[in-house]
Amino acid sequence: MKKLSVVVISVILSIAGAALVPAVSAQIWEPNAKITYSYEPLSTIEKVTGGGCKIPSPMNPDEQVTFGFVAQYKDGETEPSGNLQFNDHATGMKVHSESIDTLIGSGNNAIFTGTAKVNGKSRYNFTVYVEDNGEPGKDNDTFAISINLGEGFEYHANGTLGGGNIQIHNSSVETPTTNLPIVFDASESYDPDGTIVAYRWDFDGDGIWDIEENVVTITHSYPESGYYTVILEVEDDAGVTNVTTITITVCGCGEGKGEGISGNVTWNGEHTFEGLESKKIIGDPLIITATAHEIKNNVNASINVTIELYVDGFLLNWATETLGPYEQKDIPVSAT
Ligand SMILES: [Ca+2]
Ligand SMILES: [Ca+2]
Ligand SMILES: [Ca+2]
Repeated sequence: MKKLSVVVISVILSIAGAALVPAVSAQIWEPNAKITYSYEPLSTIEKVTGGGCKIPSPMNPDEQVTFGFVAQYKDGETEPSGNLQFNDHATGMKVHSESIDTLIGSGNNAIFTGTAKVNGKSRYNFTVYVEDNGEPGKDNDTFAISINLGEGFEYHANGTLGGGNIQIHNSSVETPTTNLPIVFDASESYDPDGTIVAYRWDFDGDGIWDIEENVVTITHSYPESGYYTVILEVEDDAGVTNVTTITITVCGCGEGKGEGISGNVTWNGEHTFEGLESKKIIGDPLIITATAHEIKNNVNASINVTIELYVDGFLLNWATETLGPYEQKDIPVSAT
């Protein structure tokens, strides 16, 4: 009898031993955190040059306007320089720049402003808007100029070049730059024996999670230049965590050079028109005002926004406004 009872005990033990096996194979593997990142390099305008003719004068379409200009950021300069000459052959008006004050651009567009002598008299403000639509410039590139002649009179001329060329030179900065959207991606993180259930991001290495939601890819931008430690912690379904860090260098090298703004602005509002409702006698000047509502700056820096007013595909006028950090504005633009 005593011997039998030993056998029973040994059976029980072996069952208990079998029950221990899964506990050994349930060794928990920690997940592996990995960060990759990507961005569209900032394209900055370096220089715009142009010379052209055979654009009809707004004073007399049988006569033409002619122009030549250079506006550029010289090496290491954050202020633009250059010169502009413009003649309206209908009236003999001669414009010689005295200063180039701003130069911004994006892709094939550039806008520069400055002051000029008009027929020898100083300090008239002008704005030039050009598009470089390829080579040759003839029948492709466009030129528009607006000169404030005082006493409420604004001179406008614009059109497609009948001769000549406009060339815009851009360069791109091959490191992340201030306010540039950077996409951080944790999708190469994995867990060998389970799934990742949480991602935590710290974009500035201060030990405080900036994002604790379960997001695998996230866009972040840095308003200031510097070195930043980016920390990613992943947690698996067993509650085990793993951390990785990368260092990012953010360059302020695009500042002051009129970077492309499209990614930094949203426009959720609508545009409204005034002045098109009433019928006018032919020859009577018609004033159109269009307002773009709720244009919002999405970055922590001041940026310039340009609103263009086209009627039947013809650029009548434009308005450039500065939006402060995260500011939202309605921007009107009028044309006669
Ligand atoms: Ca695991
Ligand atoms: Ca061109
Ligand atoms: Ca943080």
